[in-house]
Amino acid sequence: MADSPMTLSEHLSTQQAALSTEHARNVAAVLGRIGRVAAVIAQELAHAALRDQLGYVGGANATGDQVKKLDVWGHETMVSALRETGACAALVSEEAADPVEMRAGGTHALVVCADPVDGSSNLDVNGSVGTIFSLKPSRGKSPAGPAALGAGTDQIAAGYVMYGPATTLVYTVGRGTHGFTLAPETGEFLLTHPDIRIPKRGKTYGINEGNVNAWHPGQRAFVEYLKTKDKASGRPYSLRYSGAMVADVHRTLLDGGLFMYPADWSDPAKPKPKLRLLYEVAPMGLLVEQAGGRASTGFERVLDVVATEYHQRAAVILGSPEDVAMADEFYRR
Ligand code: FDP
Repeated sequence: MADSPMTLSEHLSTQQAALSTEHARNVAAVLGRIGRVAAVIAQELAHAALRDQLGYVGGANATGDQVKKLDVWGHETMVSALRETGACAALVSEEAADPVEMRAGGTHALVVCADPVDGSSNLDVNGSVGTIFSLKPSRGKSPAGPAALGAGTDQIAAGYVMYGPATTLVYTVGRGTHGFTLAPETGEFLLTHPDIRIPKRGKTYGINEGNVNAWHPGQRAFVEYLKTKDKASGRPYSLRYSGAMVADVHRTLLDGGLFMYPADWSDPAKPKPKLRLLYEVAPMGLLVEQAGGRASTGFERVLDVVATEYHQRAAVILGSPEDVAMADEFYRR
């Protein structure tokens, strides 16, 4: 390699112009620390089977999911790492019913929303999993947790880490979406995917098609359309679905196409989405938009959805702008 690639911390300093000075310092501290946590999580995942860290703890989390040992470990690791930054006023985590309040105060402290180990049903089969995070300003509130609520447009940074064959960190502070790969020898994230641009249209869609009978009629008609042969418009699309949101969104960001987790419409009076807004759907929405894509619930832009509860759920259709626009059209018919 001719020039050595930029490290995550070097890159963070190039992004500071997008943020106020104090926010820039805090965002860099928090994102840098999340990068360090990610390197530790990657190590732990690699040794999980050897250290008896696979399997369930016994019990469900705030949103009713069965909790795995690595979910608990990931949450505790994230809490102590963020506490140490002194820049984080609260953490809203999938694994805690209420926000974990931290010491940092002041108008520039941050509230982090995170799913430390997302896609945990993949853990026991050595499949890809991820960490998803989102940063919002605390605005000096005390307790700071409630600052996590509100619209996705309030996010000042978002990102994910994918633990696959390589560990990849992708983040945005609102100036494009950038991807880094962990160099295991040094524990450093190096810039390998600068300014990711999602293709305008793709050739694949990712969705749990086992739920087809519970979908909104527009969703059913749209997937049927994607599967119908038409050479001119590049159909049928291929189905790709790993069952871990991070891996499915990462593929969609790089190759284009769609990742969808629509609501369960079995009872049309009460549609039930699955994925969590604050630490799954909204951060992915920001990352995808910053890469030139779109993220919708089928009815509105994901980033405009206002969170009124910490573990609120939302439907999501994200990916290539033309593909998502087409999905929205099917929902309107
Ligand atoms: P998991 O339940 O394994 O933690 O919200 C979590 C999530 O995984 C996402 O990562 C993933 O996209 C989705 O749920 C998978 O859900 P299905 O098993 O219902 O397809």
